[in-house]
Amino acid sequence: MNAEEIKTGLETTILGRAIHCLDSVDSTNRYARNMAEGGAPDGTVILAEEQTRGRGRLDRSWHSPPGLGLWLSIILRPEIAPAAAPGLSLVTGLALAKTIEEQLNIAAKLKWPNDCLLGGKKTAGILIDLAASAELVRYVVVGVGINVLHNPDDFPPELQKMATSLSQAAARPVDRALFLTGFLAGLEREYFRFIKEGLAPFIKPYTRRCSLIGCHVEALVGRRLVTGKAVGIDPSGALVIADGENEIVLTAGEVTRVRQ
Ligand code: BT5
Repeated sequence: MNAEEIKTGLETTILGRAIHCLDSVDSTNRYARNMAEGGAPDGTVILAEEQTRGRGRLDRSWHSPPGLGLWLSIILRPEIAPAAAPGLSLVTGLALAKTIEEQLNIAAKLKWPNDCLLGGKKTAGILIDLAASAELVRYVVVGVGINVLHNPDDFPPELQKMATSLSQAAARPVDRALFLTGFLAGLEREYFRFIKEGLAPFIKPYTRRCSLIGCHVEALVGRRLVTGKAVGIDPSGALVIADGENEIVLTAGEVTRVRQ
């Protein structure tokens, strides 16, 4: 993929207007943070064919082999409070799910807070890096890793049961540039709405697509294991778990579905 090819199909005002396509990089999020510190404009996209040290949350690794995925980071400079920034993970997930449904005609689920699932398997993950002062966001790097062209054996053995790609789920090859331009256009629409109206309009559609709602789940809160039924997403984007009479509001963490 190259910047010219992508820009030709791009129908956005800010997202991807500056786009840097790299052959190989350790992590597009790390690269984007450096660029943001250097003054890169709002909406700058860094896209890599391969990441040698792709990252997930809590410094977990993200498998990013050459030529098979969309490994990208977007620099945003929203005028929002730092506490509102994690909402961008939900907004981005929703834009991704809608793009998958529109372009591939398959139902996408979102596993709170940052996974996109097809047929119960992880197809994409989102990683938000925030730089902020006490009151204002300086910039946010929205990292998105989307498995696009993988066959099952392109994943390492430990991921084969739990991961899938757009092509695998759609049972046809998916054009990466076309998918990317559609996703950036969709994300920009949602992003502008988020800036204007906050997270409120996103709660219902997110809840509808959230794979955890109504299920019995386990969650690690610090070192404490919490179990209960996931009952909703609150107005701040947190996951609400009901355990008998208690409600636990989870703002971050790892949640596992135990049963339906
Ligand atoms: C995530 O973390 O899901 C966020 C992944 C974000 C990756 C993008 S790629 C562009 C940008 N630059 C970066 O360096 N990162 C971002 P988390 O929820 O912590 O999930 C990580 C876990 O997902 C790993 O521990 C594996 O179990 C699994 N995993 C790793 N690679 C995968 C892949 N390609 N597909 C599906 N699952 C994967």
